[in-house]
Amino acid sequence: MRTKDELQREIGEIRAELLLKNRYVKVRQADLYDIRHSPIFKQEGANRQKIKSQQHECETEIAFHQKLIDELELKLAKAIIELADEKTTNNVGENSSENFSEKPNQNGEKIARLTARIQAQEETIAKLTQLRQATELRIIITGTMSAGKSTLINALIGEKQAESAAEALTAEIGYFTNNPKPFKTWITPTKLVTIIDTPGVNAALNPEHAAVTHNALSTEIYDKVIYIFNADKLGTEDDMAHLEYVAENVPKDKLIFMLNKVDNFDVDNDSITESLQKLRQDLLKFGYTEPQVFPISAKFSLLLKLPQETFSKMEQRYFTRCSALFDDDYDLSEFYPADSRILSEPNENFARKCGILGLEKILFES
Ligand SMILES: Nc1nc2c(ncn2[C@@H]2O[C@H](COP(=O)(O)OP(=O)(O)OP(=O)(O)O)[C@@H](O)[C@H]2O)c(=O)[nH]1
Ligand SMILES: [Mg+2]
Repeated sequence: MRTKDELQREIGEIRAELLLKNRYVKVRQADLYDIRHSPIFKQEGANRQKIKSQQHECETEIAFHQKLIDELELKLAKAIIELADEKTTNNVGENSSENFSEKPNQNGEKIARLTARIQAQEETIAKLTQLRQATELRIIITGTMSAGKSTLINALIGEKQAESAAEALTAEIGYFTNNPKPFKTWITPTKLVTIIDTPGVNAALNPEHAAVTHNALSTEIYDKVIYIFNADKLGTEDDMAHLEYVAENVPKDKLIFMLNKVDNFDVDNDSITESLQKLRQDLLKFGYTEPQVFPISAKFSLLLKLPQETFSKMEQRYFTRCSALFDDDYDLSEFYPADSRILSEPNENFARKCGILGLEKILFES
């Protein structure tokens, strides 16, 4: 068995190693961010291949160091337990509370210097984050398979950029920015906006998609996460499992929940208010005390921004049905913060009633 001094030295060394490794991971995450936002990343050709391989190298290094960090943390826990055992065995009766002190100072000047350096770097990172947040808005969209994530992104952008279909699934992370080409929006964002599409989580059909999405939620830099529920399929096991992951890994104040496809509700028998209440109740179980949940029809929101002459037959039929629905039956604006703007375009009234204008206000005006 090792002596108390040996154990304390080891604990100090592991802590120093952990600080450095964590720092390194943060630096490489920042590199990854730069790589993904490099203009070359969007171009075709040899340079893109090069930057893609840099991205891969960066991701591999982050994953490798993350594994080392896990191992070090385990080693640290074991050493701390051993130190506690050592004390119980050898110091019975002694008033030795000092023996347990794990202040960094005790592990020598080196640790103190390292800690000071890390603190200075943390402060720089905090300042940079503030600067970034003043000029940039990053939004991740997540949810289960076919909830309408890609459709909502297209509705926000005003163009069919994100791949969306009943069958073909989003399998990779997708990035959409309003620079250089602006989005077509009802409310003009004042910041540079990046919207990040993620694969839908479905345990049975595509277990690997959850890993891609989890990785994005834990490594991407973001200000908001929109979690989309599918009104056609509420309360599924996939949603429960994904909500659990999100509750544990995403800061709660960054979350906005959307109930999509409300246009599929049965006007005579379904109640949007009741569905929203039920969802809020469910979210309480995941630790959200005052969850924001907003209803929307992403597909109608998208079509409102597209020229009607480009509609397919099915889209034209859907548009006609939804126009009647939002004319007579539904006005989703009552579920959004009040908005007193004066309407000028005919479709703006529909945009208000189907949720997209309210969502843009929440995202782009704050
Ligand atoms: N009725 C209706 N259908 C919608 C709405 N939003 C999306 N859809 C349809 O739902 C299907 C799935 O939409 P996607 O946007 O591809 O869904 P997703 O969440 O991106 O799907 P994955 O990437 O595969 O997980 C498509 O057929 C869409 O047209 C909506 O508001 N109302
Ligand atoms: Mg998709």
